[in-house]
Formats: sequence, structure tokens, C-alpha cells
Amino acid sequence: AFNGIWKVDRSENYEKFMEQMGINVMKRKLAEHDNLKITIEQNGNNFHLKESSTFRTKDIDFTLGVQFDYTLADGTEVSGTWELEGDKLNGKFTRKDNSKVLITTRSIVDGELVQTYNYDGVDAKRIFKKQ
Ligand code: MYR
Repeated sequence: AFNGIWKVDRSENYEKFMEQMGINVMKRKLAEHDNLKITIEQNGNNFHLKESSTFRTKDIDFTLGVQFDYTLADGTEVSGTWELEGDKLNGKFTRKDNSKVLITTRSIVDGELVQTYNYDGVDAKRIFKKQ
């Protein structure tokens, strides 16, 4: 269900979320127009993602339930896991610099990919359309 090429269409409270993450105003402005595109290929428990944005392109491989390292576009390093709960992907990642937890989910809602984010009391969403 997650397979496909997903292009960001709109965001909710993403700027506040990034502010809570400690990202400076200039990077936040750029990140609001990052044209993020995520290509997802799921094979059983294994995922291969291609992330592309105005910041970078990056390949990501992970297996459900298996911890992996990831570097956010601003350089922040995290480590954590994705797990599948029903039709929903639940991600829990811990920042290496301050040990705070970033919770994220991915689910398909009305044909759109909805990714939610929570960090330190601030919630945000980004909604992607299939190409
Ligand atoms: C992936 O599945 O895309 C890789 C793992 C994602 C880890 C958490 C992603 C949170 C991204 C938040 C970016 C906010 C900018 C600081």
C-alpha cells in the first residue's frame, strides 16, 4: 500500500515543529519549500526508500523492528525503528545529541500518504500525493 512515488502536497504546523527541533529560521524557510519526494518500495519486512528534496537525495534501507541510524536534512542524527501496526507505520527515533524522542507515523488516508511528527510536545503533519 505504501509503494509508490509520493510528492509533498501540503504541511500542517511543520514550521512550528522544526522550530521545536531547533532549526533556525533560514533553514525553516527553505525546508517549507523542499519539494520532498519519497519513493517507497516494500518487500515484506524490508523497505527501500529514496528521498529527494532541494536539500539532497538519499537512499534509506530498513527492516521493520530493526534499529537503524538516520541523519535528518539539517544534520541531526537519530536512531530508531519503524514498526507496522495494522496499516500504519509507527516510527520512534531518538536524537543522538540530546536523547529526546521523535515520534512519526505514516498511513494512507483517502489515497494520500500522511506522515505525522511529534517532538517535545509539538505535532505536525505532511501530506503527500501519489505521482
Ligand atoms: C524514513 O523513513 O524516511 C527514514 C527515517 C525517518 C526518521 C524520522 C524522520 C523525521 C523527519 C523530520 C524532519 C524534520 C526536520 C528536522
